[in-house]
Amino acid sequence: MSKVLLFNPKSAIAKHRVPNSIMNIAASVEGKFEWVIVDGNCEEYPYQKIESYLRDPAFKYIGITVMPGPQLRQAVPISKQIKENFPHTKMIWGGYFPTNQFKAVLDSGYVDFVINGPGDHAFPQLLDALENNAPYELIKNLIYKSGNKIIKSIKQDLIEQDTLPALPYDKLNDFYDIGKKYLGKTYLGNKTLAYHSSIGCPFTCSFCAVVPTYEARWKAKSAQHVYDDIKYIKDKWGADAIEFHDNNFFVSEKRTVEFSKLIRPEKMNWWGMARIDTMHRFSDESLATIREAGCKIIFFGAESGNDKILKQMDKGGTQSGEQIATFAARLKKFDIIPEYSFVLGMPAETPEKVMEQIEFDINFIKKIKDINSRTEIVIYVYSPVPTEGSELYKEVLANGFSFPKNLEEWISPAWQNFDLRKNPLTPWLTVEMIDKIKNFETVLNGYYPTVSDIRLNNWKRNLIRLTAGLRYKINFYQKPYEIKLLHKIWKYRQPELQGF
Ligand code: B12
Ligand code: SF4
Repeated sequence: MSKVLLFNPKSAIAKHRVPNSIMNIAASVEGKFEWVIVDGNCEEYPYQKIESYLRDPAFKYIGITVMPGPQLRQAVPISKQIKENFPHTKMIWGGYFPTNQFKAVLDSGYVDFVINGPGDHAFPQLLDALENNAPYELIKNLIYKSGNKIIKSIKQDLIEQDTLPALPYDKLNDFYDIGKKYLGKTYLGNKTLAYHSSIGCPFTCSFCAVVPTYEARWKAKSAQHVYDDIKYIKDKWGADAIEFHDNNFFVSEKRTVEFSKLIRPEKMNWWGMARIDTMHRFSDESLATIREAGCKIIFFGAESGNDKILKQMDKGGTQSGEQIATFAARLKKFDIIPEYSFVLGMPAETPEKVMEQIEFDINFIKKIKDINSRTEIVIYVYSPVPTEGSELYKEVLANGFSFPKNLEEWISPAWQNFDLRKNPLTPWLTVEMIDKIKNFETVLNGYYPTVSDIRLNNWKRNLIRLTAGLRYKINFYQKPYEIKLLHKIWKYRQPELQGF
């Protein structure tokens, strides 16, 4: 029987998490194939580690999970090297990047198959077919090349999550010590566990990569299942806090409340991602129960206070600027910190309109801070991941945007850093606009330092607030070098760059 090597390319400089994507794939072949895992986050020289395994010719299948950004930067050269040195291996990529950019991936010539969305069934079925020289054409969620043609098999319905096998934590621990490598110190606790309790999302925001991958579907593990898994890790490795990495943890009020009641006695702090319109419908009683159960902070894609932009983003549901503000005030009563992320720099008919939109949202963010000063603000400059066929997609194409055509271009410095000042990847955004967003962000982060930076003590907070205060109050954001210097000296943490 052939063996499987699973690779999680490096995704962050520090604060590494349980590699949930590749762990799901490990679970799918557990007991069927012998597998090993290489985590680029924990290896200084991952290729050497991979090579040491591949010297055993029984290793025939390589599964790699790929997100855009740093993971791609490591995945590309390593995949190429593997294929050159071990041409007998079959290379299978899965995750958000290959699902959305399958053409560039398959055109590389070194990736044999892409798994389109969930791989829990597709991956073991593909391996079985390849192992037995059987046809794989009917396997769902598969993308591959036949000659020059790209073939996409049909998409599978989402799997009931409670039917999936348990993640092989004990085996992961044989490769990398879970307690030491993956349970990190955060604002929430000393040993924070990353857990993924549901897949997909029922909404269709036109800028979001989850939409083409999961097609507005959502399936969750039951509250009891989630609790049991967490309890196991708590008891075995001492986890004392949880980050839920679900795209949308709070879709079901019932499940959230059930889970809250189960987890409450464990006294763990936790965090998750949600939608404002969904949670605004939760009853006061539910919000109180969630907070008592340890939920300290919730991440919301507020995106914009401008209703026209919310519509352009197809934010769906009922979210509006007014609701975003009302909800920030409501959460204050429950002592839950709203972490609002905004996307600035959406395309518009004229450059003046783009700038107007940016200024509108800057003022809106300040209004939110006035309503609830504990609201954490995360600002992104819009970078397109539009859903094909959406109005937004047509608009960004019409504005001169296009994705790279091949993997080399994807990992070029311009795309990796998305350094828009020097590189007009989104042509409707001028240097002046980017500066405006970035400078405002610096002043805002100076005046309201994030609570998630646990190294920033009170005197540092006060000093930086003092430095930024006048600028913030009189709306003067240009060249905030003095704040940048303090951020640099204290290695200020930005959740948008370093993880939540
Ligand atoms: C955890 C996480 C991170 C962690 C990485 C932790 C780690 N393990 O290494 C951190 C915080 C570092 C991170 C960073 C980034 N992330 Co991130 N991240 C996630 C998150 C929240 C969870 C990933 C996860 O564990 N999923 C759980 C598994 C079970 O689901 P899954 O990945 O979909 O896996 C299934 C299938 O995709 C498939 N599959 C996946 N891999 C493989 C591999 C093989 C071989 C096969 C067969 C199948 C397969 O099968 C799996 C099981 O069904 C996702 C959103 C989400 N909820 O998925 C975003 C997400 C993947 N990240 C995203 C992005 C953009 C980034 C960043 C590039 C930018 C950013 N601003 O966030 C940065 C890059 C890093 C950096 N430092 O700049 C986007 C990707 C969008 C896109 N265009 O593709 C997502 C979707 C968030 C979003 N909604 O925008 N991220
Ligand atoms: S609600 Fe969030 S995860 Fe769901 S489609 Fe919109 S942005 Fe994506």
